[in-house]
This record gives sequence, structure tokens and C-alpha cells, in this order.
Amino acid sequence: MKLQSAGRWLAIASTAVIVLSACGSTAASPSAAPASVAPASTATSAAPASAAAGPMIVGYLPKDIVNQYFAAAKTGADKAAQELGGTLKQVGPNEAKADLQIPFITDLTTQKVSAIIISADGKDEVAPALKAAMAAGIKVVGFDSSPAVGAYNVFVNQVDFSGVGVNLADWACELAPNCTGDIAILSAAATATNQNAWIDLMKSTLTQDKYKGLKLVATVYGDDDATKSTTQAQALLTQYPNLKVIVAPTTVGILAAAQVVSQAGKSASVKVTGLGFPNDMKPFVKDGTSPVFGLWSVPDLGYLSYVVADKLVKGEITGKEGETFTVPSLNGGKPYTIGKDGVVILGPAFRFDKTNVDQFNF
Ligand code: RAM
Repeated sequence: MKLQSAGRWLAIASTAVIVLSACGSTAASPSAAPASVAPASTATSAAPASAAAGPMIVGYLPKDIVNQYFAAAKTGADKAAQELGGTLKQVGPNEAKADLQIPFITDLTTQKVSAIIISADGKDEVAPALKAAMAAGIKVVGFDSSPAVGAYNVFVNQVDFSGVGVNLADWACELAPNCTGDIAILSAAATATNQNAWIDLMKSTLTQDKYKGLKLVATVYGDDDATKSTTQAQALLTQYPNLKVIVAPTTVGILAAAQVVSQAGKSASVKVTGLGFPNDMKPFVKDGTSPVFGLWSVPDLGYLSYVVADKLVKGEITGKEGETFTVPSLNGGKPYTIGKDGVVILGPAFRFDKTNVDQFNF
């Protein structure tokens, strides 16, 4: 699915336009990172639970606990937990690194939570621990960034991967003068399943004739860390003086890149696009740094992920291809169908530009 144009979003605005106090422009603050959350401390603070004994406890394991993207998704997951009578328990590292997620998975398994909702920093790194959790009877829901196939019951994808890849190429083409010149990618972690899938599909799109004037000169990684993303964006400007577009398929990276370009006074010659929060990016739409970018309703992604976890635990779905289920407040009330490899797609996503960005508040 391609990201929807401005005209389409109005139909689902009631779920998409959500006030999130957790969202703002703090993501680029270099001093924002708290100390790592040690898995051991989370182990002792949670009451053991299982699907069979007492209220359902669901572990929520984002790529990292600093990124506002996952705070936004958690608001939706918390809402679903409240509605369905369960509890969401967030654990996770403060850096987006795959191996740092492993002890948290092991810890949640020891606690016998009913389900784990995880955005994987690296699909293979987390797979053995997730498989062990599944073997212990815990349902695993991947969301946002997929664990390896076989290491989850259902993966809730925000949008079809290929649609994002095409959109990233299209926006670069739209922003580079005559669809010509040097472009660079500023990504998240080098191992991130979602960013790597989007980048691969963007690269294959760029081989088409329409994009032959665009030259991808670099792909760099800011690890969803505001400081590192800022440094990487600055380095791109220095190393590639003819750079026309930075494509950042990460909410942390796009904000950092837009701030760097804007503060360098280069908004007229270098554009920034990718995936970002409308509230973060409004100033950069207005000053011309970032005329177009996209995202989906992140709270809805969290909401759907929790509902899927609940349905797996209750045995209403198993994750098998072809199963359907309905979530009244999402997808216009139409059923979701579980596809190949246990993937469910939230859909749709939004294209933001000056014609509509002010109508969004998340
Ligand atoms: C960052 C994370 C997340 C991704 C968004 C677009 O916040 O990397 O995984 O989905 O960007």
C-alpha cells in the first residue's frame, strides 16, 4: 500500500488525530537518555502472571525506551489494555541495540507473562529468546520492526513495506531539483528489520528509469539516538557538498536531520524527507526544510498490537494465514486478515505536507 494522499486521511481522522503529550520535539535533546533499565530490577517488581492465573500481563518491549515513537505506540496499547482488562508492562534498553533486548525477553519469560509485544532491533538476534518464550506458552506479537519469521505468532506491520520504499524514492525525486542530484539515507540501527526492508525497497525503486538522475551517495546510521543522528547528518552535509536530499526513515533521524539542515541555513538547497511525527516536523514544513514526509497513526499501531496479543492469549486467533478478526475502532470496522508469515497490516499511512500537516496532532 502506498501512503495515502492528503485527501484520503480525513475518512479516518477520528482515530489518527490524537493529542499526545509524550510527543514533542524533545527527541533531539542530547541529554535526554536515562541510564539503562536493568532487566533484573524489572524482574523483581512484577507479579508473576499467566493467561490462566489472574489478569493478563503483557510485556511491551520497544527497540528502546527513550524514543518517543514507542511512547506514542504505548498510549494506544495502554488504551487497549484498559478496555480489555489487562496490564501492559514496559521494559527495554535505552539504546536501540538488538543484543540489549535479549535479557528483557528472558526476564519476561521467567515472569510467565501472557504475551510479549516487541519491536525488534535485529530480527535474528532476538529470535532464540523469543522462541524460548513461545515454547514456554507465551504469545509473541512483533510490531513495527519484525523478529525473524518463526519467532513470533503475529507481526503487526504498520504499512506494507514496499509502499514505504516507493514513497521514500518518490519524495526524494519530488524534492531534488528535476529529480536529479545526490541523495543520502540516514537510518536507525544498521540491524533494524523495518528500516532495512524500507531501504532495500527504496533502492530497488531507484533503479527505475524515472529516478535515473538521483544518485544515492551514502547510507549512514544514527541508531535512533538523537545525538548520533545529529552528528551523522552534519557529516553528510560536510562530506557531500552537492547533497540535495536526506531521506530518514526514522522519526528520530528525520527530526535530527531537519534541525541540522535548518540550523545550517541550508533549507533552500538541501531537503529532508522520510518518516516523522507531524508535531516534530511542522516547523520544518514551514521553513521549507521538509516539504513532504509521512507516517501512520502510531497509537493505533500500539492499540492493534495489544488487541492481537489479547486475541492470541484467549485463543480467538492463532496467527495462521487466512484467519480474520475485527477491531471495531480500526480499519473502518472491516475485518483484518492474517497474511503470509503471520503478518497483519494496520494501514493506512499519511503523506504530510503544507496542505494538511496542521490538521494532525501527534
Ligand atoms: C523510529 C523507529 C521505528 C520506526 C519509526 C518510523 O522511531 O526506528 O522503528 O518505525 O522511526
